[in-house]
Amino acid sequence: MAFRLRSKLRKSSDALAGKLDRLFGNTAINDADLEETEEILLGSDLGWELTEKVIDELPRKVRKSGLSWKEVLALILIENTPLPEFETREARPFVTVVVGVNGAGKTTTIARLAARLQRKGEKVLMACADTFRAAASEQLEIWADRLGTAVLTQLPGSDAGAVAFDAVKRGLSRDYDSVIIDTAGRLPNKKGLLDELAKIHRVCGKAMESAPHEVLLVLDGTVGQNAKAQTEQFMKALPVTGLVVTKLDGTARGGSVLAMASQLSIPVKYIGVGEGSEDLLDFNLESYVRALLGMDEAGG
Ligand SMILES: Nc1nc2c(ncn2[C@@H]2O[C@H](COP(=O)(O)OP(=O)(O)OP(=O)(O)O)[C@@H](O)[C@H]2O)c(=O)[nH]1
Ligand SMILES: [Mg+2]
Repeated sequence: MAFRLRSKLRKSSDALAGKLDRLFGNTAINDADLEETEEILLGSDLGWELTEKVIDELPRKVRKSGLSWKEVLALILIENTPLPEFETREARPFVTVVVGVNGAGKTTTIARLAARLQRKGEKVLMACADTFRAAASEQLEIWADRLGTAVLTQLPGSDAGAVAFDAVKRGLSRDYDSVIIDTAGRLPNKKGLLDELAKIHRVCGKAMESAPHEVLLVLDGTVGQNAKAQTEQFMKALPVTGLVVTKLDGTARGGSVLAMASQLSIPVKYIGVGEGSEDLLDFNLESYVRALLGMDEAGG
């Protein structure tokens, strides 16, 4: 797993660790190096706050600890990124609403999440509350077919809230372990979308008192700097409980995950590192940082 993550993040680790390796080599870090380090870190979309922390702490901590600069950099990044809280998935069905802008990777994420849960023996229902685009239902149906997962869709133009309500009710009456609800990424106007998401959230609670149990916001990892503004928009409509950051395989900007986690104080739960059905991984901060720096799990 560690090796696979490392190879998936190769573009990012080449850009980050590759450049830093060339810069530091085996010599001590001087001030000119630090300026270049700052550029390299910002270039990987680590964000301003984390980059400043590294620049502040790296030389001193390397001197004091006697560890390699890479080990120290990993420690600083890990220390300054909030960890997801331990969670239980006790509710049955466990209802997840998935939101995000157009093309972020919502539907792909849902399919892969469903596949994972099924492998654990769960009975999963996917529902398409994107009733704006006909293709949205079709896409989910294709995945459902491929995975052998139950799916609930409605004709375009029907009410998105009604789909969510029916999905949760069906989840309850037919003993599903998980209900995962897909939503629209784009509507004629933003207010319309936010109202619709707020309604979906509300009606889940009408169908089952504690639902939804999770609201996942899917963010495209290649557009790192915009993530904060996007998240704030979605938070106006419904309480986001976890982030999914996708497309980390195709970018040199893999630092964005750490920037997002530390700026938004919402835990990153999953990362997308490819288009295949196995390419949705649990986010593990330490493994991620080490892969980003081109290190093995064990060290060096
Ligand atoms: N390389 C790569 N591609 C991804 C990843 N996740 C999603 N994609 C691709 O991104 C594209 C958009 O994904 P969708 O799941 O359709 O996105 P969406 O958010 O459902 O889009 P809308 O329904 O149009 O709002 C697809 O071609 C996916 O295969 C990932 O982790 N890595
Ligand atoms: Mg979609």
